[in-house]
Amino acid sequence: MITEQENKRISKLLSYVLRHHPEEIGIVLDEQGWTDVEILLEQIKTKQVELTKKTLEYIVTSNSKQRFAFNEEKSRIRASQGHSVSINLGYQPQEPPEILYHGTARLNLTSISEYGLQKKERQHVHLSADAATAFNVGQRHGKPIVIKVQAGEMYRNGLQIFLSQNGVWLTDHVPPTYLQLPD
Ligand code: HQG
Repeated sequence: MITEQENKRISKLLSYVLRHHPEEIGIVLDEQGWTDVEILLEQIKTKQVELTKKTLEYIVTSNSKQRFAFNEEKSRIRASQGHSVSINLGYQPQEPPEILYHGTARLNLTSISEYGLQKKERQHVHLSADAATAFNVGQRHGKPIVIKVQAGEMYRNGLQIFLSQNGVWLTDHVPPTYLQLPD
């Protein structure tokens, strides 16, 4: 259908437009981050990408992190998390596991110990259910470290935590008191 390389290239482009810059291909996201599939298929041609709906469906289902989701009718598509554009994903707050993990670069440690985990450019702080995933996320930023987050304690103290459709835990801010930082 499409090569692995082509799949990856288009997934990256989809992440970019559905999370950060929809205007790059002239599409619009609604307030929950959804966009019309037919219009997307038309507009993505501006990036020299010829996509059929079938191929798009394949890209969505084969995505290693399940980054994208269709609505039930498969007429609309969105990124399940990771946005920098302001949208309301509509996930309900829920009780997290006692411990969640955040991967980052060692050079961020001092600042994190002072300010806690901040969402920076994105709409949420991203937390993982397992340390291995967090380690991989950390590797994207430099020499990786994994921070343990006392998510159960946060929840009991009334801080809201959400679970995205693709299994990433999202929250607004993690104050330093809930962090177990490595040495
Ligand atoms: C750091 C990927 C200094 C934070 C992954 C991170 C994820 C601080 C960086 C998703 C800080 C932001 C998101 C503070 C936070 N001082 N640095 N006080 N607070 N930081 O990319 O979590 O593959 O916005 O540690 O799987 O790395 O794209 O967030 O290093 O789920 O689907 O500021 O991206 O998913 O970086 O990654 P990011 P992230 P995809």
